[in-house]
Amino acid sequence: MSGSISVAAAGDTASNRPYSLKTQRRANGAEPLARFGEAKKVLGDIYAEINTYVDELNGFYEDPFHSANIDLSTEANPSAVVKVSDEQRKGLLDLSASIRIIRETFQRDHMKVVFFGRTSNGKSTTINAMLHDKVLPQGMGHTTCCFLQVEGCSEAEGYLQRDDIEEKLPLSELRSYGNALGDDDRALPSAGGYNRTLRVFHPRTSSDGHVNRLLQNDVVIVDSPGVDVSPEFDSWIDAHCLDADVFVLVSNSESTLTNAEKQFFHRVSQRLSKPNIFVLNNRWDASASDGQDTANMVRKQHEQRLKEFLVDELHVCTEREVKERIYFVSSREMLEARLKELGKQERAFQQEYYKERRVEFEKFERVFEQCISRSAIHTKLEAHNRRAIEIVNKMRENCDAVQLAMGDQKRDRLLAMEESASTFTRCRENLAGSNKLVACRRNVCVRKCMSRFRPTFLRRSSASPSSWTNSSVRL
Ligand SMILES: Nc1nc2c(ncn2[C@@H]2O[C@H](COP(=O)(O)OP(=O)(O)OP(=O)(O)O)[C@@H](O)[C@H]2O)c(=O)[nH]1
Ligand SMILES: [Mg+2]
Repeated sequence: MSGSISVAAAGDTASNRPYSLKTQRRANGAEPLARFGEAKKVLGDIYAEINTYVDELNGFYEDPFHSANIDLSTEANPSAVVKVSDEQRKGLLDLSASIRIIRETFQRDHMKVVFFGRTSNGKSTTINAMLHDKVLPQGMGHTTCCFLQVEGCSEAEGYLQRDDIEEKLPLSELRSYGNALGDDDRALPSAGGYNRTLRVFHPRTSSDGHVNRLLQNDVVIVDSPGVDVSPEFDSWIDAHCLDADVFVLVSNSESTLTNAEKQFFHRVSQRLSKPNIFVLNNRWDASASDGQDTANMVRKQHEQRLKEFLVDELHVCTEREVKERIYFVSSREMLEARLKELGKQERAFQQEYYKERRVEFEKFERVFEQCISRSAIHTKLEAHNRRAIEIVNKMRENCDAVQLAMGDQKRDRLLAMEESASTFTRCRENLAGSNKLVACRRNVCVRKCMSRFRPTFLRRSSASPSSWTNSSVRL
């Protein structure tokens, strides 16, 4: 095998790591959301590299002598050919299968944010503002009647997909499936339940060329029915929140947090360890009419209560972190301003001090993007990175076991060879001894023969040859 596997092992420093995300990020000045995609790509490359090594090793295990150009077809004793054990070969095939599954899984990995809050607080409006488009139905009264999961798609036209059928539905049906006010009752709780999910696929790039940054960067946004419409918190959390990287609580700044909202997040923080929760005090445009002093006092009161809720009750952040988690915004103003800038709307709803609220909304978006990308890389991709290290370690154990077995086989063969060599030497010595003995016996024999034949021969040789025919030689 050539080269080294470049997995970012725990304890590696950024400088000695072949794939350093920090270095890459500095190099191309990537924004927070893009880091997740980059990390995913780097992991993809790491897994592709590991896969090549597994394939290479697999080829070696199947035919260990092929790479050494040793032709075993002429081997006199095929059963003596060295083989890798079935256990090691199966182990390697298992690793190959897990690599395939992990590569498929993390291609589907995304960053996920879930919006919760009381009915009509402006969850759908906030999501639309963040998407710079009226993607989800919004309006007065109870609107969203099931979980709406917005994802990016590469098709020019968006579409819907229900969780119970594979068929794609046109976006125009969103009002009837995802809106409690729709005239079609197919999606109403009695038929589908609040816990159902309707996936809303929206083009990452719209027909006018506007690129949707959130959807472009694998962010999945989940809109929920108001927490006050159903007490089914646990099933909601199980079905929609366990893989969420960030939660956004959209509260109504004109009132205060309701018990339902608090209870819901208590359940979330019991089920998930230290969830990332942002609180948007929405409808803050309403404070404009009360004058700055009153607005400041109301703001302080909200901040104090929310701090107690997040820090002291839920323990999801520290006093220092909490400042970055609470915002006072007007999603309606933000959405309408963005639609106006894109030429989709002529006039935009704006109240006094609109600019401050806009700056705050944009600050929320920046911090949210950093948080979601950090959390998703940490929770989702780091797990794959750990798995890659495990796979490499297993491969090494597998190779070590094969090397050990091969070493044993080699030692057995060497012993057998030494035994054969000493047998051969013994045979050769025996043969030499036998040759000597035969030569000795032959000489004795010749001498005996000579001693018996010689006198007769000499006698006869002195007589005339004619007399030989008449008499026989007596031995
Ligand atoms: N003035 C003002 N109105 C807002 C704001 N945000 C939302 N709204 C309005 O509040 C109404 C409800 O907004 P939605 O976004 O549908 O509320 P929701 O939380 O999704 O409600 P459900 O889907 O029923 O749970 C709409 O008429 C919005 O235009 C805001 O910041 N200021
Ligand atoms: Mg809604």
